[in-house]
Amino acid sequence: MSKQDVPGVGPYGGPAGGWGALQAVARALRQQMGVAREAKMLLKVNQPAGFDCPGCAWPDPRSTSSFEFCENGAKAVSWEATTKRTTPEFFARHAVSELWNWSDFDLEDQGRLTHPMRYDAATDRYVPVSWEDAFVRIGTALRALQDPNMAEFYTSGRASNEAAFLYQLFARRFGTNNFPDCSNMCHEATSVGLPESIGVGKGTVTLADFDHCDAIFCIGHNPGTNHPRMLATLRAASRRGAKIVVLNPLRERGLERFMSPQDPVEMVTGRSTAIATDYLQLKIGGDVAVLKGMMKTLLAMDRANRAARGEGVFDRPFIDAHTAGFDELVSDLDATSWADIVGTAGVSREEIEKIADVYAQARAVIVCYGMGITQHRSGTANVQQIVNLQLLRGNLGRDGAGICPLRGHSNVQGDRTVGITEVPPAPFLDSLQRVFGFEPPREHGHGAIAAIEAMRDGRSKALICLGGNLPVAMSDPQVCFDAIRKLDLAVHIATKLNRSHLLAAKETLLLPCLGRTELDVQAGGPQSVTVEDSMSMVHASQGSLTPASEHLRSEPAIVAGMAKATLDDPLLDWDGWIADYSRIRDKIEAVFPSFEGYNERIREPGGFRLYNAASARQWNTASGRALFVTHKGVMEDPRLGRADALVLATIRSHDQYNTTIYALNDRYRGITGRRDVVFVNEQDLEERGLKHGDLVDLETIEHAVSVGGSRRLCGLTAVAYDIPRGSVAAYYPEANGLVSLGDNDSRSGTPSYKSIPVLLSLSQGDCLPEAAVAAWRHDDVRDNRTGAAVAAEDGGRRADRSTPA
Ligand SMILES: Nc1nc2c(c(=O)[nH]1)N[C@H]1C(S)=C(S)[C@@H](COP(=O)(O)OP(=O)(O)OC[C@H]3O[C@@H](n4cnc5c(=O)[nH]c(N)nc54)[C@H](O)[C@@H]3O)O[C@H]1N2
Ligand SMILES: Nc1nc2c(c(=O)[nH]1)N[C@H]1C(S)=C(S)[C@@H](COP(=O)(O)OP(=O)(O)OC[C@H]3O[C@@H](n4cnc5c(=O)[nH]c(N)nc54)[C@H](O)[C@@H]3O)O[C@H]1N2
Ligand SMILES: [Mo]
Repeated sequence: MSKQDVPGVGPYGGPAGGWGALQAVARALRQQMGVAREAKMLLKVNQPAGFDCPGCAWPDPRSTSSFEFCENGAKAVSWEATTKRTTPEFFARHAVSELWNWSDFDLEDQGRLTHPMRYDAATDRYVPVSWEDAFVRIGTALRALQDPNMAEFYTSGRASNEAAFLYQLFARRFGTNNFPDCSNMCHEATSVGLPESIGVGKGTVTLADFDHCDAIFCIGHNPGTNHPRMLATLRAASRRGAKIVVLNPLRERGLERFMSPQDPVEMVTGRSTAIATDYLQLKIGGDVAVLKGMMKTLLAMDRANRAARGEGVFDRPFIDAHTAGFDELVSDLDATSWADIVGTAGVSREEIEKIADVYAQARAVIVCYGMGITQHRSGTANVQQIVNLQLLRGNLGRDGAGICPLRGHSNVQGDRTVGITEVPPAPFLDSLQRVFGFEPPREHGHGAIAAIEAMRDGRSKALICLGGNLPVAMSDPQVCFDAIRKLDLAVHIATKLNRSHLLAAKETLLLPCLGRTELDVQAGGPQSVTVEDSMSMVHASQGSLTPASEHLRSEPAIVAGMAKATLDDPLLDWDGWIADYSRIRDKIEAVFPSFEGYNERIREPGGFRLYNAASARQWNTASGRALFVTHKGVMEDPRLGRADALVLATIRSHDQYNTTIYALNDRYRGITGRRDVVFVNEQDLEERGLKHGDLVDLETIEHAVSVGGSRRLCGLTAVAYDIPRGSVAAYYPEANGLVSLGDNDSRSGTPSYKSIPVLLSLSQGDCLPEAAVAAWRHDDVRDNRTGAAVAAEDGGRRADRSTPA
């Protein structure tokens, strides 16, 4: 098949942003909402008295006077503010087993949940339940557990600080530290790696630092899609001459060129701003090698410069005064060969030396990174190599320099700050005890993987989900599905229907909540909540839309309802807290000293920044110094010894928010109306006797650790793509069936979603396991044909799916 003939696969020539982005916004709004609602809502996004965009965790400029346009923010907002509704009548019409065969897209596309519902096994349907009855059932089931540690309290990172704080209080008063959360699948490598290296588990920069840096390194993140407001920051940096270096196996358009919809000249003249000054398409998993190559180059430069009686390239005063472990790092750099570096990196020594030179020339450097760094077996080590690089030139804790992990969900960082963690530090538990007068559990609880294993093995019998879509987002979805079906209690607090809700436990409840965009009126009047962005800024968020249904309750109110029905502790004033959320904030402040003056400080536009010790060059590490943590060699995945092996990274399309699929397009990668593709280097295809457009299967090399049978994903269409040899990419969550629960970073447990060793071959046909089918099928694939087969037959109609009327 020639390149043009594969349905839904084509080139994309334009920049990121531009008119295409404006059109996409208009389309998202038109599909989901009425015109009046749109205008009111869009003017409130990220405004001082408005609501925090649920799209991503990138911060806003302090004085948000102009509307910051963002295509994917608009999609996230319109997805929540939709006028579509999933009502009791809908549930009466459709049995849960029928809904199971719907696509993830179709489930969420039914719109906002309107009533609390309970699963009725006799009719295999969700039926309405009163809030009071729902809470009684939850309380009864939780109290019936033999041990509080048999309950799992999952959090997805959209929950506000107020909701998350009450949630952890509820669970800890109940008696467990089992807090699996989306962070376990996301930036856990950051939360483990950074504290060991620099004493804080968060990024060290502020937005202002981007105005003062000379170079920005963007490693393994895709801002054009996942944090689009960052493009405005990168554009400004590029325009004032800062160097922007990208390490990414894929040429992501937003990192190459951006046409700002806020710039009339660019929009009218069709000009765009170049973003990356250097773009290294390294192999998947080649980051440690490139970082070591850079450090090795700096070391050579430093030695040469000192031999010539210069001061060297490294920041010696900083290294001497602030760090430990420098000598070990140097020995490792000397011991690591260029042959190993270049082999694993997949880019040349010259390319690495060139960006090392950019690094050395820059007075202040920021390194940004995302899932391309954390979701590997070496995730924690990857993060720590970034720190090592930054420490060498003192690029931490000073103007224009630092580390910037791009967090995922809009409040995932805040949820951690206020206590959503399975490994709570002792001082925090001491504070809880002091403020609330009970002895919180001290033993560590379950993160996401441990929680699934406990449910799988029958050691946990209850799961409460404050948002999210855990079994679909998680590795080994089939294991997760089976695990949840065995429970005594499954509770989902959600805005929209998703596959998690279709896994019936003995008692299953679906509790609809208010979203960020909606007015939250409690006994004490309209309430606002607070969130923390990627740069530790805490600010208020207040919705203004009429709620999707009069039966919705706020997340804090639902948590309080469950807590009251479960616990018997007169000292906990659930009703008082819900009447006025500022009282919840008073309690947060009482537990966490860094929130001093909480209620006053969130009144300032832009909010306030939580103290970050590393930003002030105070190192809360074991040694009191910032630590060079040495990991020997280039850390290539030993499973890649097989010559025919490829490494698969699972990635996000431009039209999805994690497991929420907005539409089946991935505009910047040239994909329209489908997601059943795998991006492969053309030579890798040829070598296997395959070509562009062939129907192929992916099979993992390491076979199932926790489920029987081989892990295959069948019927993908191979797309010849600009990706390094040996690397392939496919969409998340469809490819999650290929990731075993056991395949994760041993330090942090972050699943290795970005480095799955696979074999690629011509498709053998029908072998989709339930887990893959479930997430895979889209409306037009429901008749059991593979997506690719359907696409081949009627590419036109599929392409149209992106713009239904
Ligand atoms: N619109 C939208 N916004 C989102 C989300 C969404 O799904 N949709 N999700 C939110 C969440 S929870 C998160 S965590 C963030 C995720 O945001 P990102 O961190 O951008 O996540 P991904 O798209 O998974 O992957 C990022 C990039 O890593 C690259 N990559 C893959 N493997 C490697 C590697 O080995 N090395 C390097 N250097 N790069 C590699 C991929 O090519 C891709 O460009 O976005 C948040 N924002
Ligand atoms: N293969 C692979 N797997 C991955 C990843 C990957 O890159 N590759 N990325 C991982 C990452 S980074 C993450 S963060 C996880 C995401 O895992 P989760 O956070 O569990 O998943 P989401 O898809 O974000 O959750 C979507 C659901 O959240 C609910 N929701 C939306 N808004 C609200 C709200 O305001 N309140 C409540 N209560 N519910 C709401 C809706 O019902 C929606 O269906 O997935 C991980 N899984
Ligand atoms: Mo994430």
